[in-house]
Amino acid sequence: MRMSTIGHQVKESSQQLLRICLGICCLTGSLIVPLAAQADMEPVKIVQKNLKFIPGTITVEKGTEVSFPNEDQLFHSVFSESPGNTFDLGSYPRGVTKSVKLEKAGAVEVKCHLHPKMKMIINVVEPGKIKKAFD
Ligand SMILES: [Cu+2]
Repeated sequence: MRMSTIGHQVKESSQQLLRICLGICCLTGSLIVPLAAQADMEPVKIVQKNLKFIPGTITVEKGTEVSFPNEDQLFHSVFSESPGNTFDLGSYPRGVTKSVKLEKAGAVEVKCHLHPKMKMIINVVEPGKIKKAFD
């Protein structure tokens, strides 16, 4: 009788330990997901629609690939003259996507040669600076 009581207590405390372990694993899992998602970064999309770049401003980490799908009925061009991140993807029609990798930190002003009012800003920051958004 006494032995079975001790056995019962051991079983109960090991179940409690298991519960604590599962709790820690779940907690760790939830922290790893956003980090893993960031490491395996998909290109960030900036859509050209209704004569606008959408979104108008965005913050990305240095080394991020940014893609510019044209979803408008007309041609658009995509270029930047910002120091460190100059590029010109040329002009292209609806359905075409071109992309660029941003290698230097700083503000990048993206414009369209065909529509001078089309502008947007990409803030390129050092790796690790965006994670604050998850905290
Ligand atoms: Cu345009």
